[in-house]
Amino acid sequence: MGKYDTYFLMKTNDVPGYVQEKYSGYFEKDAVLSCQEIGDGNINYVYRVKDEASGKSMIVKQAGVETRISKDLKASTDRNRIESEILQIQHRYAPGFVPVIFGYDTVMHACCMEDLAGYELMRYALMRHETFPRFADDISTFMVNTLLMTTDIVMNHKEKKELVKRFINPDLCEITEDLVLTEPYNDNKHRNIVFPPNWEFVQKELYGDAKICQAAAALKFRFMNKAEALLHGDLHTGSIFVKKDSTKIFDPEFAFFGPMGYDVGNVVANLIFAYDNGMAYGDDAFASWALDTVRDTVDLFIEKFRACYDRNATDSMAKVPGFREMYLADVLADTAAYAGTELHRRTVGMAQVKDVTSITDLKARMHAERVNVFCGKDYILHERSFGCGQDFVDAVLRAENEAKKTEG
Ligand code: SR1
Ligand code: MG
Repeated sequence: MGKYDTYFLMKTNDVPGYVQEKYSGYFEKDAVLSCQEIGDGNINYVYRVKDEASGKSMIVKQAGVETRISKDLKASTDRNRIESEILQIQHRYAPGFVPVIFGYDTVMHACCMEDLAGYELMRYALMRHETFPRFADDISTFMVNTLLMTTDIVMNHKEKKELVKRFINPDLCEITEDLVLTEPYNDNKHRNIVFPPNWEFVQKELYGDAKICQAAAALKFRFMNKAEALLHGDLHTGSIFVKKDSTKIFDPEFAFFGPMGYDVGNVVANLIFAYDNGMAYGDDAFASWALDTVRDTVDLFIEKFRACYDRNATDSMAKVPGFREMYLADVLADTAAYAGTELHRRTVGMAQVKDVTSITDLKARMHAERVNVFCGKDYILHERSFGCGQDFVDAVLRAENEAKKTEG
């Protein structure tokens, strides 16, 4: 039995030997390989293996049996199989937008892929208030191509059902059902993290608001039962690598067939977290770029969705005049509603975002969180009122005013 023929959680110094054994030929046999753990997520271990002499490198991502964020949150190690297969499917629908997969190892639950050297995690770049002029165009293309093309509007229905079966992802979906679609509204597992100056505010506006709790309950069961499209499932700015002229999406381990607005809504909410940070530090130009990008992402998504629908719809009922717009209205309602749940869960739930938690001025952070809570409520309670990008931006501006009123 070889060292890597039985599963164990690798340490940094195990990984060079692993790639030399499993991917022989990628590096020279006698190459001196360095290895660094570069994972920033809550779940897996991510290593960059590099041969300094040739400059060649690759990424190894291994699943542990426990998530990194908490020993209580277990997730099947099969998630990395799902991730590597999804990346290959996404590569087919949206070439150039995801890293190339070299292979997946079913024993070590490790996936090897192209090293996106020269790219940076979008969340960190946004926290330095860097702007990305291509982002709205790129992410809207990625979402329309990977989402609409995997719906029953386009895909052969039996083929789609096979994929639904293959990508059933109960453990990772359960994490979302708990962390995103339950705990922000009742803290039933007592693991929410509420910023102390907002304690009473959160009690009143979330846990104590029957209307928002009912609406969130409906969104939980919509998420669990609307097997519409093959989602990325965790499309936040920590799942996106950027360069000025290019965008790469990775980390789709939460992928499954769900409501496509879940992905679009996650992008909207995470741009609002960037906006929060810009406002907190008085960088008005950056904050307006973030809101312009919310607007453009939604508007480009709508424009490309319509074009892609007209070009690719195969089902005869999908072509009934007027149905495309009915369908799109549902997608936009889901987008608003799930942008709302993402705004809430990153503000009060256990997995928060550095864009907001890094705001050092207490009043500015309190304000940012209140904007998120009010904006999220507006998105959820009026989900059918968001027909274009500007509608999404106007809700942020309304939330700004509402938050100021609570702050005296
Ligand atoms: C236990 S995982 C916590 C969060 O990190 C992931 O990126 C997902 O967003 C998940 O909800
Ligand atoms: Mg992740």
